[in-house]
Amino acid sequence: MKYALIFAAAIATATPTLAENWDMPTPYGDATFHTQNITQFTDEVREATGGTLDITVHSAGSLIPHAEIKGAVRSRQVPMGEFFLSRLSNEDLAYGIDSQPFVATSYEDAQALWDAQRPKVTELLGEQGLMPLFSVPWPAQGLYTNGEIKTVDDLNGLRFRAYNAALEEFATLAGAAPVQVEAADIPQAFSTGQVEAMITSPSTGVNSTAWDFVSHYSPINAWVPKNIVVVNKRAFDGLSDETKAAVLAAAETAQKRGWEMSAAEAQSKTEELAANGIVVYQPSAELVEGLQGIGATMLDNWKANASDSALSILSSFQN
Ligand code: PCA
Repeated sequence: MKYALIFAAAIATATPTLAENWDMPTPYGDATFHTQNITQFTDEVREATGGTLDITVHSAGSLIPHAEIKGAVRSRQVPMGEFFLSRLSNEDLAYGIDSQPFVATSYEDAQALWDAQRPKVTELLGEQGLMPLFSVPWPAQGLYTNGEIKTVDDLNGLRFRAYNAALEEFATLAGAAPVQVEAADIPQAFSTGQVEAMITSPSTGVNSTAWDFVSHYSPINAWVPKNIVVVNKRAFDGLSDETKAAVLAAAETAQKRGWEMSAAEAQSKTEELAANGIVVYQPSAELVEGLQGIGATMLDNWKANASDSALSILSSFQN
């Protein structure tokens, strides 16, 4: 067995043009702009390497469930994958700062926050043998409900869909009852009455045909959370220099393209919600005040539990 492995390794080194087929699990569906961006990224890698590196995207958690994608890349079950970055906040709060309400709410702020966050995220993932390739934000997160929400009190008692710990905390502080539901399962969760309200992007609202189960949407623009694409470092190190360069170049292009796609969808998908009959309304001053109060409490909690290096991300972003 040992000799077989050495032999295989020798062949791999001797023939760098040997084609590699990689499986890449992602959490969101094919209509999601993140998935489309990733598909384009893999097309570009395939083209630039003359098919030497052929990456197959497995979207919507079809190969590996969202919660297990990071671990699967870490253990080399798969060489590469995508996930929602702030889901890792239970490992270190540095991962979760982009999902704290009203810290960074514009693309400009989101970019500055990512600049501040990236070195620490790179270091933390590096300790697990992972290397970030690119990270792309969702449009700012808005509020979906049946009927207009005039104050935070109107959220009281609602079964509220959550996708990470921060949103769970948010819902709880609003007096709502959080229920974790993956994006792909949103329509079913609403139709079965498991949830009756949510905070997510206009992109995810459209992708899940929100008009089938809610009547109102308010662009509260509470936070701009990101997905991240990571590669296993040993898998990456096994590639030829040319292939590595092609992957890094395509990743840089994908990051830039992804941020542009996100900004375009912030507007176009909000329009699509309205075109499909959802009432889009600006939040009242009272609602904004109440939401900001929840955000302030959450940030106090975050600061009380964050490491010094996580805290320094926030202070370097705020200065
Ligand atoms: N869509 C994803 C994450 C954030 C977003 O806008 C979701 O709702 O699960």
